[in-house]
Amino acid sequence: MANVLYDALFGKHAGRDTPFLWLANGSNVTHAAFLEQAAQFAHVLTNAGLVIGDRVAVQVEKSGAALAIYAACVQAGLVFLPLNTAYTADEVQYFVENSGARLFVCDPSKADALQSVADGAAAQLETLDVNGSGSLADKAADKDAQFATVERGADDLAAFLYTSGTTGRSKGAMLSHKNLLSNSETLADLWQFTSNDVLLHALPIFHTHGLFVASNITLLAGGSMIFLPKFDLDVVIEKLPQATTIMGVPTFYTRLLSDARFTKDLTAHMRLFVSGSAPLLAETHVEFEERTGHRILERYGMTETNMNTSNPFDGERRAGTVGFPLQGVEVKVTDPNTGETLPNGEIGILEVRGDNVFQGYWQMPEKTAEELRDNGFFITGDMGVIDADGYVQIVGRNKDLIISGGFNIYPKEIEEVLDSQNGVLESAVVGVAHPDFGETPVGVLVAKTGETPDLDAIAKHLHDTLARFKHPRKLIVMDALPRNTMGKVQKNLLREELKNLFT
Ligand code: MLC
Ligand code: AMP
Repeated sequence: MANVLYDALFGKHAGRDTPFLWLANGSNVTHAAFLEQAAQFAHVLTNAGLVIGDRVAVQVEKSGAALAIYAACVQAGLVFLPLNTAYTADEVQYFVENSGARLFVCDPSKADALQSVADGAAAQLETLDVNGSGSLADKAADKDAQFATVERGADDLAAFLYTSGTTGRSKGAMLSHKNLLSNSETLADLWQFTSNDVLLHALPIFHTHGLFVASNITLLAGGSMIFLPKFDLDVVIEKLPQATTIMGVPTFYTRLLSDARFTKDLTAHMRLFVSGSAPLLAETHVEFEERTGHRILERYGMTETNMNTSNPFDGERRAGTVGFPLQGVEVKVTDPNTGETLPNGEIGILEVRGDNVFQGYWQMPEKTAEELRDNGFFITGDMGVIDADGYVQIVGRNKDLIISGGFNIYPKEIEEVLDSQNGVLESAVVGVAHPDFGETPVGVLVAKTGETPDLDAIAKHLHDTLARFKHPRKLIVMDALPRNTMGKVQKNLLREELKNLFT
């Protein structure tokens, strides 16, 4: 037996002196150098006592070295657990504890604040900064640049990605070697990736999109990536001439379209623009084609399932749809109440089945059973419809979820914080249309009788507890929340009332 994911993505590039990562300053990291660094990290991890299946939690800035930790984990048979760099210490504590991580890598600037998190979870703390320096790199420096790859099969775990829930705490989605590899193979083939591709990579690498879709496909095809720390409009426009393709959330495309430098000439050489993680407005799709002559290829995925559907590479890329089920992925629309399959043309919940679908939530069998049917279909919580030509369209969500600039925000988590504040009787958080982020959370508060909530103090408290992207862009006090006869808060009415807040 070999190591399913390592061999397909990484191992085959051993000794290749070709550029893998192009850095913002124009220098590059070769495939060989990247793999040697990964091997050195793998030695550090195993010397620390980690054994097959142990989790490695990582909250570090994007860099080639950060990506090499992923490769190191795969090579050593460990489970890679990347965390959003925006998470506060409070948030990180839960992930490190819940996952039972044996080792936690953080930015050196946060080490003092996070040492107690690591100690509390009995995890070893190491550091790595955006330039690749830190205790992990120091320990790796004298290690052998070769590591004996640990055998791992198709169903063994490769990564945990945490995803929040409408109720309760975040859940660790367990992804196997097969989940990740099968999806990358399908997409690389469908989107016709080759070793000539240069992917402009401006996404974070702690989520499915930037980590698995972008990086795995590039590795599989043997291409390279222009590896930027974040989406900076000026830098993306400067680097586009060297790229053949880019993957982004819709905010990337609306920001590019808002800039006069983004022209047909600038993009004439590009072969593919991919969008996903949040709905791309049909207007954006149309405006993009008018400006550049390219049709954005929109696809649909989830943390639990990797990618499910994609518009075609060669056929019609239809605006407002997410295309067809991928090869080997079944997609059906079911009745939210009965679970019965609905005919094409009827709106229901999208369910998906295939090698892409995860192994369940870490140590949460009840949550797993609620969403993953015995027959293998995963209940996505997205409302959709399949049209007569087979195109899947997402029309809404059957889950209380806000997607801001491609980051998922669960209102419940914010409402719990708001409800606990002085002077607050109750709260509701809703997603409101936002010109840059697509949607953004707004907090509606109801005061306790005779009290006046201190909105500044509440904003400060949110700042200390929740990641910045989750902060409501506005807090509004209302006399009461609209409720239906069953007493349930009617968030649709709030959304309607507030829909023009940012436009
Ligand atoms: C940053 N901020 C955000 C935010 N990103 N606020 C709300 N939503 C976001 N997504 C905060 C910043 O901290 C900052 O706070 C302020 O908003 C403005 O920041 P900015 O400089 O304008 O933001 P920027 O750094 O440019 O980031 C915006 C972004 C980024 C859209 C480029 O969020 C991004 O790269 N998103 C991609 C997320 C992603 O990869 N999703 C894939 C999930 S996988 P302040 O206080 O400083 O003003 C998945 C499955 C699938 O969904 O199908 O792919
Ligand atoms: P995440 O949990 O971060 O993986 O987010 C997954 C969710 O993002 C899905 O359930 C969808 O609601 C949403 N999503 C992903 N891609 C698209 C898309 N192309 N259009 C609309 N929503 C999308």
